[in-house]
Amino acid sequence: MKLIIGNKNYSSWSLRAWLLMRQFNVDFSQQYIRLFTNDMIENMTGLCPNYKVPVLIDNRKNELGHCSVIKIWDSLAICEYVNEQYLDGKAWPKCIEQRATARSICAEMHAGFLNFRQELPMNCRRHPAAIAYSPETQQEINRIIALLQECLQACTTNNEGFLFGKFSIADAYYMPVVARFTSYQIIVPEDIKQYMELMLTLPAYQQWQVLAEQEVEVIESGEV
Ligand SMILES: N[C@@H](CCC(=O)N[C@@H](CS)C(=O)NCC(=O)O)C(=O)O
Repeated sequence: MKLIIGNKNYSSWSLRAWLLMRQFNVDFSQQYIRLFTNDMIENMTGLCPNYKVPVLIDNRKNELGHCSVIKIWDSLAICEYVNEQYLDGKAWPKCIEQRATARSICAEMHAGFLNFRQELPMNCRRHPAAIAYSPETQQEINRIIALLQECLQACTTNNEGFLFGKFSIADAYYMPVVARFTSYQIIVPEDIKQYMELMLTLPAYQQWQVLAEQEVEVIESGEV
């Protein structure tokens, strides 16, 4: 399997799929497309159907032994596919109520929080510092804090400190939120602080962070 991803420093949607696969030790190779460059579209042609990353490409044999190339674009579709094909359903919580909530908070992230995402873009290399943001973003931050607390407080069994006890797609989905809360020094309650510490020290995320720091951006005419 090959995962096509964008710049590790900025591509929050790539991080979600990548982290899920790393956390569950799914074997895959990576192809890297630099976002925001003049040749981005050319490099995505033939690989990324909607000219966005991440995209997962899986070569599979059907029952007749014929090979087919399966292409999945969109981070949530990739997480669902990996969970179904490689993880035997382990990447969603076992309990139906928790699974329903986990799916809902991922869908909420996927479709919403536009002000938060625009005003506080993921930037893993950013030296942590607070910035000013709009009241709309503050409202979205309040909603994120409330939903994270609800998950953390509801979880009583198999509790390893993740949103639903054990690491799940929901944690992969909220990893970029943890990264943003850290880089923009968002003030959060104690239980979320603990959750953030757990997420930031995941070896897979630390590896992503190191790679993001090593990346050299090429923006139009020069290296940054
Ligand atoms: N809903 C999509 C969003 C994908 C997305 O917006 N990816 C960004 C990088 S994080 C991208 O490819 N941007 C390039 C562009 O929009 O031109 C997903 O979940 O995968």
